[in-house]
Amino acid sequence: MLKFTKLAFAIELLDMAPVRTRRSLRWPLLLGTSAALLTLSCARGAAGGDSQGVAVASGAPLAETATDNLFAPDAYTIAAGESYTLTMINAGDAIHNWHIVDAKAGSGREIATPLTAAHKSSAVTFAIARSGVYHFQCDVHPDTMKGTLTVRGS
Ligand SMILES: [Cu+2]
Repeated sequence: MLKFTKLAFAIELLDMAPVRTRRSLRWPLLLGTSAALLTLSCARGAAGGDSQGVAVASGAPLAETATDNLFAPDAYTIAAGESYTLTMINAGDAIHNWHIVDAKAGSGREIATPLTAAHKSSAVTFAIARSGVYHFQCDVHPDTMKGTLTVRGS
């Protein structure tokens, strides 16, 4: 109740302040917000600089969201030789899949989810023995839906 009264009083003060003062009050607020946004984008830039993206603990699930036409996230880091299951949720209206283009499973088959209809999900379980940077894509939209899978050695 006391807080409410204080707030109401503060608003009243603001209302009573001349327009000039109110405007000058807003600028520092705006500047503060921009500074915060800048800091955020710098932090993101640093984290994504080498596009190692989401670090996935050994054996933990990878969650991929496909929209029309983007992957989020578009970068993961996993460990060599460990088995992972990636589940792709198709949150878009188009058909999408998730396919590692420069690695194959031990059996020689492609590491890919099937083509997945809108609002369905699919999964693929895989392990990559050799460390390196691999690339994945949606085979339907390879120009825009792509990302990197960094495989770290032990
Ligand atoms: Cu796609």
